[in-house]
Amino acid sequence: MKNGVKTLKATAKAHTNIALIKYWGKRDESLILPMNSSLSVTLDTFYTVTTVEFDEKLTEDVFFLNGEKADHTDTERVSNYLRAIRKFAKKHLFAVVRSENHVPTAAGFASSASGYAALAAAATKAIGLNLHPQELSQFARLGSGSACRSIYGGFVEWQKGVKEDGSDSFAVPILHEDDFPIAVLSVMVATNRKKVLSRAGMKRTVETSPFYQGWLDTVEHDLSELKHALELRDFTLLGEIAERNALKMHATTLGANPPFYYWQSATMEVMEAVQNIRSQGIEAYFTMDAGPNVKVLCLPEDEQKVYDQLKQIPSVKKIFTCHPGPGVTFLPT
Ligand code: 2P0
Repeated sequence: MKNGVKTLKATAKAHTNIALIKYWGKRDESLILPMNSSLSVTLDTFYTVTTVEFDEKLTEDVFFLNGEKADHTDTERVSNYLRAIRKFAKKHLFAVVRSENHVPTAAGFASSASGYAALAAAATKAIGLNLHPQELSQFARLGSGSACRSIYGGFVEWQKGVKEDGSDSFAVPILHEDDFPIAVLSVMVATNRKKVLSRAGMKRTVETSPFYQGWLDTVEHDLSELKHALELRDFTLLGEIAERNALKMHATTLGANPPFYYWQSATMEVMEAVQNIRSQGIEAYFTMDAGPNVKVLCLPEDEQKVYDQLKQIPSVKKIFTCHPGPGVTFLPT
């Protein structure tokens, strides 16, 4: 209570995640329903903290990103998102949203996963909804697909669901962050080209790439194999499947019209270095998202050796070391 007025305010913290089995393609663009199920690991190093305060005195939503008033496009996306929450809660109130992104853009992680997971948690709590994590995951999905996986820590599956209304499309936890220690080195390479945003890239691939059907025909099998690797805590199997799945996702973009790709020459240098490290008997595997940076998976006992070798590549600008991290949490406001 503040001056006798009930405050509708909450703060949430959510971490980024990296997909080992990629989400690539939507079957419904407005509800953000994926064509395939995916599986990721939530990471400890990068996160977003978001405070949402609904206020009856406001006449529109206001969005501050890292302390500065956000531009029109970002504010509109957040405001559209809040509209869904207002509608569900049946409360016509606007909000001030303050987000602090502890995700260096340079790290090559999209901040939309941690951003929309934190926003979903803070906004639904602030407006008085007391949601089960599964419902929260569905709300996060409406902001950005990969955000639904960041509700949980550790290894997380986003089940694509089959229903048209999206009520069975949400994330489920598979393994707690302490249950399978791995390291993820985020290798940032020099970048100078404007990339095709993932949202536009996956749409173009679904609509035009003849290779997309091959993706759909095999991705669910990759997923079940990866879940088996997690059950066995078999890092070799996990790495092999994740690397294969990433290459397959990227291959679909080459068949699109117009074709596109996210790699740069430095991306391939890192991929080759990882294969070279492997040939020395050190287990390391790569995966890439919709950008040129490479995420290298290895065992924690090898992370320094892998780091030292990758750091020698001239086009590698910076390497961030991450480990499995927690799901969304609420902080005192
Ligand atoms: C993933 N990516 O599984 C895949 C792999 C990029 C490549 O999820 O349109 O920002 O907001 O649902 O979640 C990035 O896409 O896309 C992504 P939207 P999102 O992590």
